[in-house]
Amino acid sequence: MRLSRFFMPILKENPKEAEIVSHRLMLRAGMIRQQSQGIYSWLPLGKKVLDKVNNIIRDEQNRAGAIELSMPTLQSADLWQESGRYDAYGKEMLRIKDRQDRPMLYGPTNEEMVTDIFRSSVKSYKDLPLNLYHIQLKFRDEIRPRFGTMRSREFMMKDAYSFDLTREGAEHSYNKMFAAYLRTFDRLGLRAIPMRADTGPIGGNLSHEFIILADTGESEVFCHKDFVGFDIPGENTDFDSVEGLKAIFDKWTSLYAATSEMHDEAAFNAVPEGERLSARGIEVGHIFYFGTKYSEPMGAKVQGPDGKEHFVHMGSYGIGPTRLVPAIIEASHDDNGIIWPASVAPFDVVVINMKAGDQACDDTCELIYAALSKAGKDVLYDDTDDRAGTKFATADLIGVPFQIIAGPRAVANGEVEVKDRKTGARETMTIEAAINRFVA
Ligand code: 5CA
Repeated sequence: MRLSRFFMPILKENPKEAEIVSHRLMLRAGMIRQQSQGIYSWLPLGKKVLDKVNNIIRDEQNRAGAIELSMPTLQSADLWQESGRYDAYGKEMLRIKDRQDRPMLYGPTNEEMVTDIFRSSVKSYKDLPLNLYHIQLKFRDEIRPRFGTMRSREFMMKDAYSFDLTREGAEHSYNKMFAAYLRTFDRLGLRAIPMRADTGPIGGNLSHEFIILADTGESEVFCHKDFVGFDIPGENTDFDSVEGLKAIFDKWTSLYAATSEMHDEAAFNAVPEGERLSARGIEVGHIFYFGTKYSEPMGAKVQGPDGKEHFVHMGSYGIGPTRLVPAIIEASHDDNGIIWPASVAPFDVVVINMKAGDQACDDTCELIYAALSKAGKDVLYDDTDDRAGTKFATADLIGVPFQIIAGPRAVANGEVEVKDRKTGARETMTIEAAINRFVA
């Protein structure tokens, strides 16, 4: 992508409305724009990161056996009247009427709709287990939307829903998502700790929030500090192994970890003082097992091997991609801007032409840009005629992991500089070596 043809409206000044660093940096880097309170557009740079986050989430959901579909944002109130949540959900639900005066709503979550899809076609235990997910916008009319897309009114959610014949089966489905979440957050460059959690309006009695530790987090959390060093389940994890996944779940729930709603002071005090961690955290995922809470009132049942009808046991599993993007920034930035983990960086490398219009600089940059693009790298080429200082500041701000800097003096020697955004280390090398550094 040539910067001269891209749309990346960088802000020079710090926006006044931003209270936390991720919100400030997302606005300054031109990633998002607020359209009305708690409702955002994702501008091209932000959209690229969001897509990469979603692809990692998708990859790990698929690995764990979940199947993707897409459900609408607008839902009919009827389904919610069946489950009893239409009245219970309160003012957070945005209620709308269509032209026939039928009550509709902008979905805050999808338990009812997915249960309706399930009951319309699944009739036998032989079709279980089943886990259906989508990545879709949600709306919750939060009292205090804040911190940009960290807590917005319209936000994206990956929500998965599992269906099993028995409680034991449902626990295995829960453990699959538990392990998939550990892998997902790790691939996003985050250390997320599962904590026992309150179930709120979703319901049920088994629930974990996945929390990343950050000073700007909204939740107060308490846990054993060994969680910070626990191993993440590997790529070869067998998601069909009931014992294998149970062992992962047991290990990751063996030590104290709870959010403030579930906090037990006495149990926490039993942890040796030097091993206690009490901190603030950001909830990036939340998983629930709620048995037959929706299947019973909505009549979602299957025929079991005993020939009888059984209400299915369900769980739901949420991740917030539009919250994860600022959460990643909270965890990875410095005074100059964002430092993206390679897995979600909007570009792999930025080529900085320090003197656009200078034939040697232009030729060198074009050569590198073409070679890296051909090798499948996602390259941003700063071909603008801005001052070098502005270009460096922009490259640092948007946090692309590597910069290839082509200035007249180095180029005259057939060389360029390669800068590592994270460490700040700069290395001068031949043009060929710079290309090979990323292609090889
Ligand atoms: N149906 C269940 C799980 S599928 C559910 O709705 N769970 S939730 O309410 O805990 O939300 C799941 C995830 O969505 C949260 O962990 C969080 O990452 C994200 N999320 C929730 N509310 C917001 C919000 N207002 N802004 C941004 N992300 C949010």
